[in-house]
Amino acid sequence: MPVVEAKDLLDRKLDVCFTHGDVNGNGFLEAADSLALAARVATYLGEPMGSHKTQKLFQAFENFWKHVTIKMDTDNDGKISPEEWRKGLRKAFAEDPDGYKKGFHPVAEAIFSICDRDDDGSLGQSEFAKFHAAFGCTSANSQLAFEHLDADGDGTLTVEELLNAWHEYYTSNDPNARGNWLYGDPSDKTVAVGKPTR
Ligand SMILES: [Ca+2]
Ligand SMILES: [Ca+2]
Ligand SMILES: [Ca+2]
Repeated sequence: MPVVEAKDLLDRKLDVCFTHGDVNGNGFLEAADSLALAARVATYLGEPMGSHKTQKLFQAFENFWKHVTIKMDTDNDGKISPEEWRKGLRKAFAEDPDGYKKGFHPVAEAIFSICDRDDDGSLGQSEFAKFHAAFGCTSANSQLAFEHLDADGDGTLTVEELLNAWHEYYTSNDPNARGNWLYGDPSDKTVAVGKPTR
């Protein structure tokens, strides 16, 4: 079992995703980061910018951003610090199941749909790897993630397997949750973690 240190597991996972989101690396999340991440996903997956799937993805990221900033941006400066992110994302999702449904579920669905290149309702490993590449994950971690999330071991991820993983990743502190592996080994020190809070 991965040993998780002082900071709790959910905080650590939220920090990892802060780093994914901070596309310009300035230590804050802003609306522009969220849209840049959506654009990276579409580009890595080879989905044209004007397509229906890409539009849905942008809409979902925009909706996500609106939803989370209301809860997070406590000093109202239009950007999210790592500390605002940690506290706010817990409030927005882990402590508010309905908030998760409204704020994150559409993002998860839009990402799944854009990753599913052949529209067969499931993701092969190469489809999933492109999503991970867009988020800056190593291919070793991408492979680990795939192996752990493929609950029935049939070599593909169904929308259900992936939506469960997302939900666990963003809301659960359970060290045995399969979804902890969404971006690779949750105890891997080389997995980018958020910049320290001051
Ligand atoms: Ca702020
Ligand atoms: Ca597919
Ligand atoms: Ca499967």
